[in-house]
Amino acid sequence: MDKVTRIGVSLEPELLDDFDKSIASKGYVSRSEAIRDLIRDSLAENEWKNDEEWMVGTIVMVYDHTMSSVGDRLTDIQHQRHVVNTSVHVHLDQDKCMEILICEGKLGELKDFANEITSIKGVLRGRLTMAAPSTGNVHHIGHRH
Ligand code: NI
Repeated sequence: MDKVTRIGVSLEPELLDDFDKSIASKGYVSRSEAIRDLIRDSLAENEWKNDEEWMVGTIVMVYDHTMSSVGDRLTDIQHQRHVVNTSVHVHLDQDKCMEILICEGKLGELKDFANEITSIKGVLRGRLTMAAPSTGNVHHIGHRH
């Protein structure tokens, strides 16, 4: 490892206890490595503030396909916005579906798209994650509809 600087962090015992349990379940052997990863994630997300920057990212969502019109709304929005390169659909149980959308476009467009998706009635969870800046050359490897 390169030269490192040691820092002290003060935490409430309950918070530290929760943190230790959380990182143990993720397989971390040291708090330092877990905290380094958290800081890297946080800094990476902060880098992506330029809404004009071309990015690739994913939206992971869970929706209830028995709610009327949710499927139609999802399809309409994807056609209108035109930022989805490909998607994967998993039928979770009788009612719920998980869908992963791989998206490419300007950061601002992807945020708007994700907000629109997650505000649909019947979409139970949705989360946009930025993967990396894009050259705009990501190939369309498949597209539903
Ligand atoms: Ni399904």
